[in-house]
Amino acid sequence: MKTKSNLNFYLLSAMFILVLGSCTKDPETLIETVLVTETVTVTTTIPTTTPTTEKVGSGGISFIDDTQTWTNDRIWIMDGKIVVRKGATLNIEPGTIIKSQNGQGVDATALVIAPGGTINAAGTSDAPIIFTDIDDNIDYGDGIVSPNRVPTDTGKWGGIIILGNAVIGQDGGTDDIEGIASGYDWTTYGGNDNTDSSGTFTFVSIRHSGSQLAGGDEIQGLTLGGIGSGTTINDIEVVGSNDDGIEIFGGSVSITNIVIFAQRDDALDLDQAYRGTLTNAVVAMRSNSDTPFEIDGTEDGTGTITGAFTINNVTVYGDAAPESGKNNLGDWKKAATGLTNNVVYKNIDGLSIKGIDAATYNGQASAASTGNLNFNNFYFVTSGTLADIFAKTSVTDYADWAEVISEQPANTGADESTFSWTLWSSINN
Ligand SMILES: [Ca+2]
Ligand SMILES: [Ca+2]
Ligand SMILES: [Ca+2]
Ligand SMILES: [Ca+2]
Repeated sequence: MKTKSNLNFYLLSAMFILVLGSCTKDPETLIETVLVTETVTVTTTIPTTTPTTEKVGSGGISFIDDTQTWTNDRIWIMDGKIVVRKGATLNIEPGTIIKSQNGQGVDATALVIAPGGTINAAGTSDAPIIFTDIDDNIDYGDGIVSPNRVPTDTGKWGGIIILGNAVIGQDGGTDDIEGIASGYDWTTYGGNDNTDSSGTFTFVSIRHSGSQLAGGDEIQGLTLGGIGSGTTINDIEVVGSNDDGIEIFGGSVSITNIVIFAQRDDALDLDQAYRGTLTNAVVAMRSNSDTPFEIDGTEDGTGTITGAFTINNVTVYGDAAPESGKNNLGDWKKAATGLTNNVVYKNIDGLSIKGIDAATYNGQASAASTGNLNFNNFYFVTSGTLADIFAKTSVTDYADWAEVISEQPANTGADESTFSWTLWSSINN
């Protein structure tokens, strides 16, 4: 018999003081204050017989301050914010199923790896780790497909947030992650360590996330803030996010093999001068998905903290019947700098690019360079025209790097053979 103890901070009197901007800078900014008024230490004893389920947290905020392992012999149920703090380690065995309670607002469930905390969630293609919601009936033995959930089920729980100490493009070099309490050492991310490691996160399928957290913010399936290149994040699937699939706020971690399926907002959302590389991704949009790419540059007002992203090898599938104004083909926004390379778009008749920042746009290139927004090898499989696809942008030299084509050329876009382990692959292939 082994015991574990963790500190549970209950929000016995969670007070949201919503101060409607007295600040002149941005009158719509909501400043949120959460008062943590009581500390409770809870010791749980793991029974000698294997339980069917095991609960972690009791709503509010629970801290993991030691080393814990979530095993693949029971279903783990997260309830509230589960925060792995600095110095602590959460191990998750391959194949483990984790379900989240469906509390809303301050009680919304999310897994947070704080800066200096470590996650070791090394799934495999044969035994991926699944994060889903409490009303998903999936169990060991079901494989990758839920018996009751559909990919367009969204907003059933919060999501996963991993924070680190790498450089972010923000005033002062640090920021508070949106959607949870501000001003704590476990909510503030960004620093100087671009090789920082938050651990390993591989072969993970994250489903039906995006309920509103405290403050009215929805978070993505996977949110990365200031994650360093020492972190291993590969083979990630996000299904049915009510917000973005993956949103990355600065940092330098690179990710290979990504599926974003049926997200409501954007599939890959980059902010704060992210300087890593995303390689090999499938984006399969639903009728109300916004874009496959929503990319912003630095938010550092002095302009001194910069970085350039690279995105390589993506296949984007539009929905068969997108809603008006949805399924835009990408939005490269304010101060975005980096390279988007080798993208194939399918099923996109009538759709167009939402925007390309004229200030940073720098035409065709084969490598990313700081300060420049470049593109290379875009293939639109459509009966439409480049002029229509680029009509909402000021770009005129698009033919240097984009073409309309009737069939996908060989060796373009994503290598979909790497995704056989995903729910998307099971449903669509
Ligand atoms: Ca977002
Ligand atoms: Ca968007
Ligand atoms: Ca977004
Ligand atoms: Ca964003």
